[in-house]
Amino acid sequence: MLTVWGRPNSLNVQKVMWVVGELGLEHQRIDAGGVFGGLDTPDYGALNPNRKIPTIQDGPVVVWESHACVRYLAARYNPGGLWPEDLVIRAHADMWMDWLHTTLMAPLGVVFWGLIRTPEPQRDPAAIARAVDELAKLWPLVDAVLAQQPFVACKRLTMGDIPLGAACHRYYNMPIERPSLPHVEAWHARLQERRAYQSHVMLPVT
Ligand SMILES: N[C@@H](CCC(=O)N[C@@H](CS)C(=O)NCC(=O)O)C(=O)O
Repeated sequence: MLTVWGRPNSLNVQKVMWVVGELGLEHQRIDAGGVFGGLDTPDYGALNPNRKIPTIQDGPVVVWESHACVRYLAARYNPGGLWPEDLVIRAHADMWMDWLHTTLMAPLGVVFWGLIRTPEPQRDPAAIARAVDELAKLWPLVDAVLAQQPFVACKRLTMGDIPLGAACHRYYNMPIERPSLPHVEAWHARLQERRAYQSHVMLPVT
């Protein structure tokens, strides 16, 4: 059986659990990280020497790094679906997954940690404002691709939507100003209709 280690309010765990839910995979999830701890044990280190969440184990296969987990589950259990067989569609899905980690996550992390995880007296309002401005310049790139097609890589949901879709819930559930992004909003509304997104991503942003 598939085992997922990670707490439900972790964005990186949410990506994996959304895929697990989309595909209806039999699984167990073990709370780890944050208030649950457990990442510094020898057993966890043997599974994931990077000592972060998520980690997945599928029979003899252990994978960590959330996007590697998403890619593995999509390729193993949903080829032609979340895992696009078409080379170009897969490249575009990969592109948006990588872009989230390399580009969008830095300012999103500054806003999330600054506003949600830091007590008000210790916040750095200037850094938060700069990150909010940066996000207002980055999300329009997603809006532009979604003006052309209903999902980020093609006309249907693929693994490319998973990390960005999870991040989108966070972006729209923090007390910040956002530009008008009609195509992102329509895509977000489509994602919110999906049961797996409701169960694993639409959680309080804490
Ligand atoms: N690049 C890694 C980042 C993993 C990561 O930083 N996970 C965070 C939670 S989102 C973590 O393990 N934090 C320590 C903790 O929760 O105790 C991935 O995508 O999986």
